[in-house]
Amino acid sequence: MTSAVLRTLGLGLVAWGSAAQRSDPRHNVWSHANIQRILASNEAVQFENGPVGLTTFANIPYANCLSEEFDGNYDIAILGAPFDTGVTGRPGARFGPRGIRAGSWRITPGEAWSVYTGRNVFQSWAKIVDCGDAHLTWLDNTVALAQLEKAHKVVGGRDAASTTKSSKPRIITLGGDHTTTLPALRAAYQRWGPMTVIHFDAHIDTWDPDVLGGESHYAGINHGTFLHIAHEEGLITNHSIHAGIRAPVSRPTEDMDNDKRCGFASITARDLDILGTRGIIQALKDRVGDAKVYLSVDIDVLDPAYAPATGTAEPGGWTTRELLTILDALAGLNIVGADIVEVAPVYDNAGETTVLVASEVVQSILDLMIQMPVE
Ligand SMILES: [Mn+2]
Repeated sequence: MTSAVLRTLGLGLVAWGSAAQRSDPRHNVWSHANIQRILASNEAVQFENGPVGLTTFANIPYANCLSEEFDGNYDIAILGAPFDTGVTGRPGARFGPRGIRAGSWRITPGEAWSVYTGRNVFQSWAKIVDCGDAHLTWLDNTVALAQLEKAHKVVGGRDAASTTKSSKPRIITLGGDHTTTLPALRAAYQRWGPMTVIHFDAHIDTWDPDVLGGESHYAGINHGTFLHIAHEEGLITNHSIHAGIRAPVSRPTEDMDNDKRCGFASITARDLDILGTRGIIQALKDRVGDAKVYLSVDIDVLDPAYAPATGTAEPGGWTTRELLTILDALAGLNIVGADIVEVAPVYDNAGETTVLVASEVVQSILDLMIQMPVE
């Protein structure tokens, strides 16, 4: 191959540099010495801040938190909940945890400095680990939800790493369909007591199990009834709030009356056009005050244009930027637990639109938790 051809290919410029450069192995890509330098050093294979190795959320360390042998600690745990047999629409959210992790591959702990806040959640007081997924049977919802509750209790029951900041670790769950919030609330209640829920969703999810799933007790526990059940079990307070609501309800007045009885106020999707993001943020903060908050983000709060990969998509939702602006402004709330649910990657597009958003939502939640340690 002639040097002219190499130049055409853009390869010759370095190799055919000055005599001084040719004598320095780092400048001569063809040199045997350069290859020997790479083979002689471990540096070439040591890269601890990037999308290499096994897939974890944002390339953070994996911790085998669910093992009896585990004796480590952490402040915030990522926990996958691969469960999607409580859905009324399209299935597929069992692949949500791995989808969200794949969507986060571009985030690296050393280079995640926010241009909005100047902060990097991975360079803070909090030790953040990815605990992998809970083991949940595919074949019995009742058993799977009990397994998930137990997993939450084990992961949440470890010691905090930064004991001056918080006594207990907090969990961000990667769903899973929205039913997975119920065992998370049951386990969190034992650690934190009753919680106020901020619920981003197109749907109210407080349907009476006798109405949605009335065929059997088993059918009544699903992704549209879990907030009703959480209310009945006394896990949540009576000043919770939905945000982004727009899906139709099944009865003229009874569903919304029951929703209020379960303790929820509602911000509709179109309220954003009147109130703006600032108005939405203020309404959320006014509603929950200084209560302990469980933050649940159903990805279907977004318009299907921004999050097509979900089971029960509803047109007319918020944009990615609007949601992230609202989430980031919730700093100062006492968030004790959180989740991002209903991500069903099989309906995503080639650009991975939905899983990219979902991983960004997790980033926002991490920042909220770090800004406000909870004793
Ligand atoms: Mn939901």
